Amino acid sequence: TPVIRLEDYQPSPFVIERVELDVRLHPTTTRVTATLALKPNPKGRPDAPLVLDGDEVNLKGLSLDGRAIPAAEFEASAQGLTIAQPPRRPFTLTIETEIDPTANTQLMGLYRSSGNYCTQCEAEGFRRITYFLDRPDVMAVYTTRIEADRDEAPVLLGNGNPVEAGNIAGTNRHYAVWHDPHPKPAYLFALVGGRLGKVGKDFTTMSGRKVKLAVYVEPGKEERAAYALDALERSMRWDERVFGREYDLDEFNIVAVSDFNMGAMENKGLNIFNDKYVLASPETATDMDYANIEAIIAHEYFHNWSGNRVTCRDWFQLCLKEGLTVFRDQEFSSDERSRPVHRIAEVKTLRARQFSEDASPLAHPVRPTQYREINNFYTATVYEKGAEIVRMLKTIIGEADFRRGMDLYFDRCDGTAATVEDFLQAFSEVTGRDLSHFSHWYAQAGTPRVTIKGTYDEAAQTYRLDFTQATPATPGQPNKEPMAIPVALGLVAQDGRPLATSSDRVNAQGVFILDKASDSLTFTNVPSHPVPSVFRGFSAPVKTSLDLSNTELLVLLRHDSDAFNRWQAAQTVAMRLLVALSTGAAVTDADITGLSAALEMFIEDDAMRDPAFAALVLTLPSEADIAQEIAADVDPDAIHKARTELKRRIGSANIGQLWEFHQLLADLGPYSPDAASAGRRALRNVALDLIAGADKRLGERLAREQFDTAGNMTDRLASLSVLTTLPGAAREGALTQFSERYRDEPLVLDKWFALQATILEEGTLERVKGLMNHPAFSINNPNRVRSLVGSFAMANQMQFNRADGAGYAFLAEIVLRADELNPQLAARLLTAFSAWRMMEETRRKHAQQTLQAIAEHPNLSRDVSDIVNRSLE
Ligand code: DPP
Ligand code: ZN
Repeated sequence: TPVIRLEDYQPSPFVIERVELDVRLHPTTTRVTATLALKPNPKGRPDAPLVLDGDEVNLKGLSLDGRAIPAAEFEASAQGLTIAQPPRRPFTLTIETEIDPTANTQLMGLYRSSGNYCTQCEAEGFRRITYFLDRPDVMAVYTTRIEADRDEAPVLLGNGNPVEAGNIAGTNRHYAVWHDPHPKPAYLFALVGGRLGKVGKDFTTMSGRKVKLAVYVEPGKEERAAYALDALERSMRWDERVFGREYDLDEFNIVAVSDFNMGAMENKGLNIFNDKYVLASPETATDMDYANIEAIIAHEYFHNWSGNRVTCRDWFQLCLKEGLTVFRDQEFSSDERSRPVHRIAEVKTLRARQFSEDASPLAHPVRPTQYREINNFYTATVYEKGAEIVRMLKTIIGEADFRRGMDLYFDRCDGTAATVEDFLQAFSEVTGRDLSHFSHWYAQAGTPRVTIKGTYDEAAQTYRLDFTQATPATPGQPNKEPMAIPVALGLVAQDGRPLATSSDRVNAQGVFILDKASDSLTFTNVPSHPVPSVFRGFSAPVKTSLDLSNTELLVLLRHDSDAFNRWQAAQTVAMRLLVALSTGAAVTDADITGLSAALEMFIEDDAMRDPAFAALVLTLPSEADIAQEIAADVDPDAIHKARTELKRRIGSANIGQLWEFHQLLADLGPYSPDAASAGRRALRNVALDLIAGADKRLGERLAREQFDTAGNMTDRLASLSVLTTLPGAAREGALTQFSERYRDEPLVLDKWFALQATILEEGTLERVKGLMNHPAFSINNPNRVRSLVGSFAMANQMQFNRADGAGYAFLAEIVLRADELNPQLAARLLTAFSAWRMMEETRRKHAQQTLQAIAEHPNLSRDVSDIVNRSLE
């Protein structure tokens, strides 16, 4: 398959100004008539042929300005349509195609989910509906007429505003016409037809425009859409208040579907969601589900400006909309919830998903320069690291200039397909700064490592920090330039008092910019040997090596004014112990007692003041985090043993207090998903988990009680999760009860699949294989596959990486099966292998052989072949 390169970008030789679509829905033979108003692009090559993209569409008719085109004058295949000599003036092309939505198991283009018709067009799905210039810089005004059987699809939705609807006399068919006045690329097209229930409300925008908001779900589940609707309203208000951005259509519709490759899709005025990120009730959704729904509703809504009004010139610019929109949804969640707690959650995700990607053969820049399959670039790097870049930009230029730059960007680029350069240009202009060095963040892959050494001069009362930075080689990028790294920092006295210090290298916000390979800064008037607190709030996506003792770090845990670094300090001490225990290095009893005593003090003094924060402090780094830190010759069994042991020690040392939390924090009133209530449940359930790690019988008893009496899914699932760590009849009984209770709730059974797939025991692979035959499991449904197979491969490092290679062989089998149905899903599963090179030799060999066998398999999709080949490079 060909490599697509950023440097080869050429404007399209033709533009499409208007699209009229007539879609006659039918389960197996849907007819699409597309009438395209085309004209030559003055910026394009003047003599170029017209080449329209297509993918599995059947051409049924083709005419130009109303006249059928003779067969000799065009060439059509399932993959494209070429007219060698198109007119060099405006003209109308009418294309009739036939497609089969029922046979569409890829879930790209028009397909059916639970009988309903829906679409997914990002990145290149529109070409599966009709032949088109399917590239984001071709923006057109769409009018869509949708026709269907009244019984089969009483609800018909399109982009934009409703224009007209009615019955077709003498038939059981009806139709609706939608018009979207905002020019958009084809990837933002959507339509829906089906039997759907609805909740809605009216919204008045900041300028007084009335908008109808609605969320459509499976009939009977309307109550479960209330939280999503509320989150939408809050998102709209927030974007007005914080970014000055207003909604621009008469309606905003969200539709939840059960079969969806991604989380959700920001189609103009008609967002389509994975139902997992819409449906919630206290009985079926956890606190985490509620938080995710809020974040993803916000994310897709915010795309209306960052993505839709200003879209991407080409797919290399994906981070322009995704990184920016993730940043915006993170800020929204931080404002709606607890900022420090949310920041810690963001960083945990970034490290688990993006740092691991950056350290793997799949590492790529936030703005890649080449791809074979764009679907494989919807990655943590583009999204999460992309968001960190925007956050650093804000840290460097300050809040006021950031907002001025955003305003300029939105206003200037409105209605256009923009680039990363356009984005940075807006900030350069409002600040007068040269951001060319900063832009390395978009171009250079790999996680920089910053090494910091502190020196105190008592006589001079100065404290010097020496910094060096280095970014490791990544595929295609052997040598790296130094990056522009914002370091938010401060000094804390050994007794915990903050030190009012100064250095001319640190700005008023406490930020130092490290933009050379090495640099130092000196604080003056430092009365005693301080403890430095660096990268406060995780001010840059880097790894840090800092020569602080555990004792000094524990001063930060206790006293730092920066909550993120308090958490980080505890994590760093725990990680040091876990790495040492995992690799057989010396660990003294005093080392372990040092941490558990500090945590004991933290529990007594601080935990109840902010339970959500305490829950994070009391959670040890995951087994995968520890593997990342060790990074070479990883032995997952040793890591598991080490973590279990440290958890036991911390639990035992604090068991009385933890038990008290567990009693004290029980939910008394009715369930509320707000952050404070969720935080109390989080601490209570972390306490339960630590108790069970230290005293199995007590843990099992408390977990069983909680399982029986829980008034919400958060507590029920947490207790079941603790029970699954304890082999025996209690566990199996609870698992059975749970599956019977939620027999008709696929999204709840997903949690049940995932819990069992993550059991850290040898029998898990057999259990997962058995569950593949469970009536609720289906290889066609991405949520089911991700819950069972994805959780096993991505969240059970110990059992997926079995020394006998059986975990790898299993995943390979499922990837190949899934690839025949849904290549995107298969390719995503396959990325579980990305850490293979850091495993110890036996596992490494098994993984390599398995990957080679996949690579040699005939008829791989482009998606899977791209991932497997890059993984082996
Ligand atoms: N654009 C979707 C999102 O919101 C994914 N394709 O991330
Ligand atoms: Zn997005």
